[in-house]
Amino acid sequence: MSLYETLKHQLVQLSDDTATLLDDAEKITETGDEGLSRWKITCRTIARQMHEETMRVAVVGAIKSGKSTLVNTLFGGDFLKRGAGVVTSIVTRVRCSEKLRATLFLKNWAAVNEDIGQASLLLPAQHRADEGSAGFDLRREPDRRILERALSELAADQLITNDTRSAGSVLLSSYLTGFDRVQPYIGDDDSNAVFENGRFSQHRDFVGDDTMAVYLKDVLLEIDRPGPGEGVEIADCQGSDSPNPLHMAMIQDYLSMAHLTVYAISSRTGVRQADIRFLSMIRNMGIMDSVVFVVNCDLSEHESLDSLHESLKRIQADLSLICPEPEIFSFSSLFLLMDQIEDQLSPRDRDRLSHWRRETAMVDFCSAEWARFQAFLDHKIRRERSALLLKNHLERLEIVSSGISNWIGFQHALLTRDSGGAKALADRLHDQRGRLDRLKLTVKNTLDGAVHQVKNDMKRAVDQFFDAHGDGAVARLIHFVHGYPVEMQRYADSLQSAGFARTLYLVFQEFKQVVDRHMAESVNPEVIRFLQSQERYLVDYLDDIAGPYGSMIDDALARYAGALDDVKMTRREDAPALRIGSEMEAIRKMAALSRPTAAATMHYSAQIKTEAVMRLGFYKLVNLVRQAFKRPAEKARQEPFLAMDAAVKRMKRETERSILFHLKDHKENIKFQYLLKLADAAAAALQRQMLERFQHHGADLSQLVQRIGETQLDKEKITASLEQMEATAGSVKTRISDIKAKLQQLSA
Ligand SMILES: Nc1nc2c(ncn2[C@@H]2O[C@H](COP(=O)(O)OP(=O)(O)OP(=O)(O)O)[C@@H](O)[C@H]2O)c(=O)[nH]1
Ligand SMILES: [Mg+2]
Repeated sequence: MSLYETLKHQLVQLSDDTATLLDDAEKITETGDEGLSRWKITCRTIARQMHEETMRVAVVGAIKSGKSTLVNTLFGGDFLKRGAGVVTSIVTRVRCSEKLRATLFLKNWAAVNEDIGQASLLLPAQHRADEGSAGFDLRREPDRRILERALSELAADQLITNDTRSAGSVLLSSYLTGFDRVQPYIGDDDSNAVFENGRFSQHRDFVGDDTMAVYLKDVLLEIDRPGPGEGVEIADCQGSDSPNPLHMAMIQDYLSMAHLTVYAISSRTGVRQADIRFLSMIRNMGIMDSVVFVVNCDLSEHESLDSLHESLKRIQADLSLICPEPEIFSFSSLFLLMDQIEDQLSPRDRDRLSHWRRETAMVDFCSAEWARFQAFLDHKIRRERSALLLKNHLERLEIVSSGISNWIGFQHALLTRDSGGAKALADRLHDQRGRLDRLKLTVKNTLDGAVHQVKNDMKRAVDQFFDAHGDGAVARLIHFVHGYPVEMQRYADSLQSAGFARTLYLVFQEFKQVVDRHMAESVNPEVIRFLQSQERYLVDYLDDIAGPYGSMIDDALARYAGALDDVKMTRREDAPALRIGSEMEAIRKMAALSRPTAAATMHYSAQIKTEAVMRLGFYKLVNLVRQAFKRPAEKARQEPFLAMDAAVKRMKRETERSILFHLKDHKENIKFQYLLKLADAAAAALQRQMLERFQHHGADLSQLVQRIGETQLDKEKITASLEQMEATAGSVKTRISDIKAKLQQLSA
């Protein structure tokens, strides 16, 4: 077990023990105490959050750059299918666990039909599955027939020529082909298929077959090996350079949550156009700082270590153009993987391995680089966690534990008095409590005011960001749509051979593909960066406001304690500031909020009335042809171009309308369903922290004071229980400082 895991388990145990201690305390008060139950919730939450906390590492890169091989190498076995296709883009998350298990998360029927609706924008208007899509349902035999016919006509018309349209039609035919086999797994609600232990490898039949994999949302593999450690998730983001912009959006969603991104490049191909595009997108998302590169060295490709170094130098130079000081690790994942699983290799691979092993210079280089990469990853993971996760929880637990000690002290002090003394003390405390309550109210009002202000600021920022008339991303997008050039002459042949309607369809396909791509590559990263900046703004604002109150509360509490001169109080000199910065992920989770997805930004096309675009083209044509009879021949030849021009204008208008309509909706969602709710949740979290702090010294003792006057109170029994609690609390404290010391070791 790594030090992190040991500390994590200790911390979880510690919060459980503290919660039990609080149970004992509650038994003493008999009537219950709001503060005690608040602390108990804190302890339980800490234990739960520790269990759920995940550090995410995204592995991305162009097709066949060795992503899956790299992930396999990290887990020391052939778990992920290597060399899958690109029709589907699945993010495969891999984690360590006690059991070997693959969970495939499947789309529900509504999602499948929606997907088909989107892709069938690629079909000529008369075959589209989305028009009146309330109708289309893959589960119905006649609907499948229609789709089948449309696809075969599309093929016959040879309209499937370039990548984009063929990707769309391959997607559609995959859905059709896979239907029978996948049907039993899919339902009206989201469902999943689990392959455990001996059946684990069967999951590959599913993910390795495009006709079934299209039905997948994503995949989680749990591996019974130590791998990179507990609570670390490595995601193989397959399809990063897929021609389908929706795939790009899915990967952006994972990237925006990842703590580290590993970009894989094959030494065989070096840095390619697709890499540059993808990396620019990463840069636009504002997350280049968390990217490192792995160059997967193809040992058969390079004659010697020198020639490998030549390639690496070139790669480094290419990368520096886009990332100023790229952190690069170069090794052969495949070699390292084969080396780890030698006994499972086929004779051919074993040959390959022994051949590679003879290249000692390259092997030594790769091994050293691999060791360097592992050390880097390990360090990154440890630092991230000790700083953010453990430290935070430990601080809160420390507040609770010293609070409990004080609580015990108060109880003791009261029990030693007679009813007159207790009453006098209660009166004194009453005055002090008044002051505490006033401070509590002030902090609350300040927080309320801050939240109000921050919400207004965020509303304004969102409106500005989505303003179609300003100079932001949306305005640029609209400008892009306007300015999209359609070179009519390029379509002259097509107008002749395929006719007007089909040519218009072709123009529309190309146009839509370019707009989608622009959305994915330029708009999405900006939206993601904007959301992150708003989150940061929220955190900084609240932390700045609340921070100083931390010590103010502590001072007030010290005065309160002064009223009980004979009580031993723990006053922390280094009381941590009130803040929520490092807790945002937990806060989001607790409030069941998730960032609006990049995929959702792209859904504008659901609004496009393609039929309207096409029909206009058609009527226009009929009209113009009629008129053409009355015109000179030269002019008549121009007519289809004029009609096309009109149709293109209409197409742009229609697209612009749908983009604006969709983004307006999206904007309101971001505002009201996410950011403003997040502000409330963050403020509530801060409020909770503050109340925990007040409780720290200022427990409500009125109940006990009252009971002291009652003759039947068994003082001796209570004192005995308190003494027992004191001992336990003391050991909790020792354990906390113990963990604290080790934590410093971890983050060093
Ligand atoms: N020689 C050599 N081949 C490698 C290395 N890493 C991967 N390969 C091979 O390259 C091919 C692609 O590797 P994958 O790991 O499937 O690549 P990927 O990036 O996951 O591919 P996609 O998921 O299809 O995008 C496979 O046939 C691997 O065996 C390497 O370090 N050296
Ligand atoms: Mg792969």
